[in-house]
Formats: sequence, C-alpha cells, structure tokens
Amino acid sequence: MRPLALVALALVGCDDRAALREGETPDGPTDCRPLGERYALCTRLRSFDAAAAACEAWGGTLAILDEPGEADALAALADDSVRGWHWIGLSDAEEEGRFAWVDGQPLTLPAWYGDEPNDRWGSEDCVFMYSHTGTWNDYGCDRPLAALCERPPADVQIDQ
Ligand SMILES: [Ca+2]
Ligand SMILES: [Ca+2]
Repeated sequence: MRPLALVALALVGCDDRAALREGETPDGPTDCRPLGERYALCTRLRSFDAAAAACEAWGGTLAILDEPGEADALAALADDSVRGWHWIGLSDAEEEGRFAWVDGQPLTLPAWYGDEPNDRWGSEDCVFMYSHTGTWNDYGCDRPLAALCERPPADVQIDQ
C-alpha cells in the first residue's frame, strides 16, 4: 500500500504547485506591479508566451492597445524608472504579416517605430513597445523581455 500512498501524496503536491507557483501571490507574480489603474509592469525577463502567462496569473492579458491614444497614454505612465522594451499582446505568429491581439482582435491602430515591423531574420513574430515613446517593434518571441499587462479597472462594472 505504501507506493500508492506516495503516489497520492505526489498528486496532492502537484495540485498545490499548479494553484500557486513559486514567485506568485494571490495577486499574481511578485514582479508585476501596478502602472496606473489598468496596467501592470512585470519586470522579470520572460519569453512572449511566459509573459502572457504571467499577465494571466495577474488577472489580465498582455496589454491590448486598441483604443485611440492608448499606446501614448501607456507610454506616459511609464516614467523613467520603467523605460525599456516591454512585450505587449500583439503578434503575427498565427499568420505571417497579419498582426492580431492576444484576444483575437485584428490590429486597427498601429503605432510601429520607423520601418517596423521588419520580420528581421524572418523570425520576428511578437511585438514589444519602446515604453519611452509608445512605438512598437516586432521581435523574436523567445527573447527575454519585461512585459506590460492590462485588465479592467477594479471599480468598472461590465454590463451583462
Ligand atoms: Ca487596451
Ligand atoms: Ca523588428
């Protein structure tokens, strides 16, 4: 019977780890801190997919900049201490050249920097924002960057 008991204990242990991973709190990963009312900056360097998971653990998504002026407004929130290259929730991983937000919306308000997106080396499918300007660049999805997350403000009631 002992081997079975050990298996049961191991399964319980796995469930606990799945519920709350190391470095996370009930409010999300410990490196994610609020940036204004709707956003968070997660400073640990992660791949695009890992950053998306961190934003989900925080209760949101990677930032979806789908409102007029939103990229500029988010850049304005990012003071000097926050400047950098930060993943946002945009990629063309599903279909090359057709960028879409992580919630499935097509890109309607592009804010590309210079000649971006350039798909450099033919392998840039994920998008980061230069947080001092609010402009964007496509980049390798596996590159480790900080991330900007977004969720509805806590006091906003969503109509059913
Ligand atoms: Ca948004
Ligand atoms: Ca690029």
